[in-house]
Amino acid sequence: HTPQLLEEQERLIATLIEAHRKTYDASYSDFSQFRPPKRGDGSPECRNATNPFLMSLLNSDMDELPKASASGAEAAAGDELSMLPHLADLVSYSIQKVIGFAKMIPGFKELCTEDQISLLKASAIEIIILRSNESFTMEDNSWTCGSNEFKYQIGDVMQAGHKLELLEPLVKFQVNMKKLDLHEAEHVLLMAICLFSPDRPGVQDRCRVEEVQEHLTETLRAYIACRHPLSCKHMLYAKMVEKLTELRSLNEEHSKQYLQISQDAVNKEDLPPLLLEVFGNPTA
Ligand code: BIV
Repeated sequence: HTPQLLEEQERLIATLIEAHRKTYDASYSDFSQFRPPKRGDGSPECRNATNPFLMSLLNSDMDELPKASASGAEAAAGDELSMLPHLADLVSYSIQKVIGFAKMIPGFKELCTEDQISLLKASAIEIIILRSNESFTMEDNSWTCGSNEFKYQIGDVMQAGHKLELLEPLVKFQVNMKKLDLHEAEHVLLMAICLFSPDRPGVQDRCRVEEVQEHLTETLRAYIACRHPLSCKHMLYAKMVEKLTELRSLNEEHSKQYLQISQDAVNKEDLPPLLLEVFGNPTA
């Protein structure tokens, strides 16, 4: 049977789209306020030390710089976690936006604060991965947020301490999401459904969360059935649910990697307080 989009469901979708638009600035104009990206491209200002070449000669038995190092490739590898301050600021900023989005979803504010916190802590990285699809481009598999300075590639995330093997599934996820070619209504419903997952650790009132999630999934199914063109709605709902499963495993990988990064980070100020609160603080 073909479900109908009820007036109430129409209003819900309009509310979610409005909430997303208010919290996702597609001009990315705030990004210049983050600590600047350092890509270790070999330029002197991209290295930690004031005298990187002198330093490496003094600290080794060599009396000549290797070619690769002089051209910058090795210097980048030596500049550990150089992208961490910028990406940590980007993620911290995004968490704030996700919180703003959550607060505008009908039913969220009605939950007790503890449950609001449990849901946000567990889903923040998943919703960030989902919302970032808007800046992701299949042209060069990057998240392009304006100028080259704010174009993020796999290598940049590696320079924040993430492992290449785990970044490949993330990029694959982004490509497959892009291919689903979701309508804005579907995109915002998916983020809301992800947030209202009753099985997150620490959730007390699972029934309330489940009720809201079921209402959101019913709305998504109805939307796809009546608004999505016949030729491509085939299996779309099932594919979207599959994305939620993939997000769980990316989330799990992120937690492990984040723990490692936060332990490795020499400058503890690299991680903003909100990040420590949401993803955990190993020194607390
Ligand atoms: O769309 O461990 C959005 C707003 C814009 C830009 C944007 C891009 C997202 C990106 C690019 C947004 C940089 C690296 C990010 C990626 C999404 C996820 C990834 C932030 C944020 C994360 C997670 C890596 C997951 C993995 C590989 C499974 O809002 C990097 C997280 C970095 C820290 O762990 C240090 C916090």
